[in-house]
Amino acid sequence: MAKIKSVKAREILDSRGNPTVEVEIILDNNKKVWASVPSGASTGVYEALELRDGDKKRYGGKGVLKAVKNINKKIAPKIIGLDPTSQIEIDNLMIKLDGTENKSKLGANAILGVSMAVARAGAQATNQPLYLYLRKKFWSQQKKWQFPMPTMNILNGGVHAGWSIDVQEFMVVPQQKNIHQAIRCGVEIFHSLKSILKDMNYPVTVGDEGGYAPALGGNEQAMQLMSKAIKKAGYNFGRDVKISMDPASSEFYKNGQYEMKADKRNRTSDEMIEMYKKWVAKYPIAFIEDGLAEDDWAGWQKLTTELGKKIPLIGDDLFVTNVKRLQEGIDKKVGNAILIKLNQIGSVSETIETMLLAQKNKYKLAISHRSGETVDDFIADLAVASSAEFIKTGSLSRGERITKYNRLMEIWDEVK
Ligand code: 2PG
Ligand code: MG
Repeated sequence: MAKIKSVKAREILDSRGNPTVEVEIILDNNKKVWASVPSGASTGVYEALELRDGDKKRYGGKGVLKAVKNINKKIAPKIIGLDPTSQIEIDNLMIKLDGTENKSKLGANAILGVSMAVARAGAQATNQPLYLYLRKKFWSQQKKWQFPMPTMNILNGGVHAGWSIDVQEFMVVPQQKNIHQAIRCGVEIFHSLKSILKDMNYPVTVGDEGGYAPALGGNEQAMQLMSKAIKKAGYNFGRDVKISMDPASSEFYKNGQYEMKADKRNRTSDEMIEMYKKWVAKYPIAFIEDGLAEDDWAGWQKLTTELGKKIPLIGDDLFVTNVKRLQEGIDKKVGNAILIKLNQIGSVSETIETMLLAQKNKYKLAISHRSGETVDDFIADLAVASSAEFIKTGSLSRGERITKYNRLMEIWDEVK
């Protein structure tokens, strides 16, 4: 088995022009792999720590040279010579070396960059594509390839789009089983929405995740426009395509109230739940993510009682891909699905541990990008390997989003 010969990190840029970490591993058979780390904007307060330099003279303090140095000087010497298929052992070694609860010493961005590159190195050393390598290692009981439904964020709001509307993401969820057809459906709706917005004299510039970001008259108008766009593209709204949303509500939860500026009103937890119930009755909604805030456990419990039998209620900021927080949710009967983001927890093994706990408890999985991304398409392989129900990787524009959709189609062609 090939061994790790070198580990080298560099500072690169993400899709928002902020520095991030890239890691290259060379094996002793001279094969090279790499991975790079994404970065969120609407981050949950319980996420692992993204280490930034803080030196305001470089990139406004956002440089990642400390994380890069931690990899090159502290992590690399410990893992050179190891077998790259020892994913869990290598991740544990880094977690121990860091020694903190939230990876604040070495940085979750440092540990994750290495961890992802190690997974790719393991796949390389065993001559397999990443999805197959991960499947055999962690999901060997799953026999059939089941592709995730893409959830495409074609209307951006919240912190990703200068608060054009409060809901951060309105997504289309094509129901076609064939991934080529599903992606094509999303693209056609994306283009039809553009022409509708143009006709209404709205700007068609795009937000951080590649969706349009018009300042609409209210949050519900987004769903009306999407309904129009879906029909105009020739699809049946409900049968062919559903919609979903990520209000990312922790971002506008202030003093126990949800401040929804686009609707010109504040809502209590109960009023939010009533609003979602109305929307679910009126529109074909595939799921709601972060409908309530990360600390509003009582609200979440009620939301789950009211809507949990009807649709997936996905916890993102609520669970932060953390096995302990997910277990708390399971115990308290909160949510019934989880968003999975590698950099919320900071290593591949811990991410997969959380995914397995979710699956064991029948929580659905949505594998997710971050709003600050790179062209790394790791999550496409992870979603297929695990038979996740959903993948969330932005709109149908911007290379860092498209690369994941392209990778899904490539994998489809290999396995189907
Ligand atoms: C989210 C994500 C990704 P961010 O809230 O789900 O869409 O946004 O990466 O900014 O946390
Ligand atoms: Mg979210």
